[in-house]
Amino acid sequence: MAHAGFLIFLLVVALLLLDQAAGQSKARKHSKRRVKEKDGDLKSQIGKLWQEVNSLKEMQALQTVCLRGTKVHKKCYLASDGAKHFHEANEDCIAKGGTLAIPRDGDETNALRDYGKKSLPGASDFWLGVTDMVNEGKFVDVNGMVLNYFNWDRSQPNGGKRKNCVSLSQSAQGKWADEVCRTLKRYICEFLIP
Ligand SMILES: [Ca+2]
Repeated sequence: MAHAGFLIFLLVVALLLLDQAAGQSKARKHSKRRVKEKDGDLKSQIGKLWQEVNSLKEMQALQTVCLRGTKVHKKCYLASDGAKHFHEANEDCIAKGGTLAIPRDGDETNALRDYGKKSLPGASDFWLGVTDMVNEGKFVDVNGMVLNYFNWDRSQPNGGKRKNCVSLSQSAQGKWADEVCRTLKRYICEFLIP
């Protein structure tokens, strides 16, 4: 009988231990969920911080551009270091977060021409973000958007299918001419200030 009593005692102990273990695993599951929730919170906070860091970086990059170049109205202009074909110049401006300069009115033409004279001394002209590559004779900006302002020089454009890219002439006081896109020219990138 003493033996049986001992066995019952062992059984009770085992049951107690099992119960405790089950309780612990429940608690662990619960705390796992809490950890998961905390994880989610952290992830969304990190995501928000990351966005803020990126927009700060963009602002800083823009400030650097504006400081290195010039700020006029709601744009900053930055002159190129060297001369490139139109496509390479366009890609360089895009990589910097801007586009080739596109004067939208007389004031912008004057600002761009003055900055060009100062920053690209000796360059008789430079690329603008204007082309008729897609539809011959229909000049649009590099984003494919219709232009409301043109500043063609006399008897320009005159290149037909051979000339599909546009430059601003310093000697002609900011007037435009169509050019062969594979010509090496200096260029100015423009950046819109939000
Ligand atoms: Ca053309």
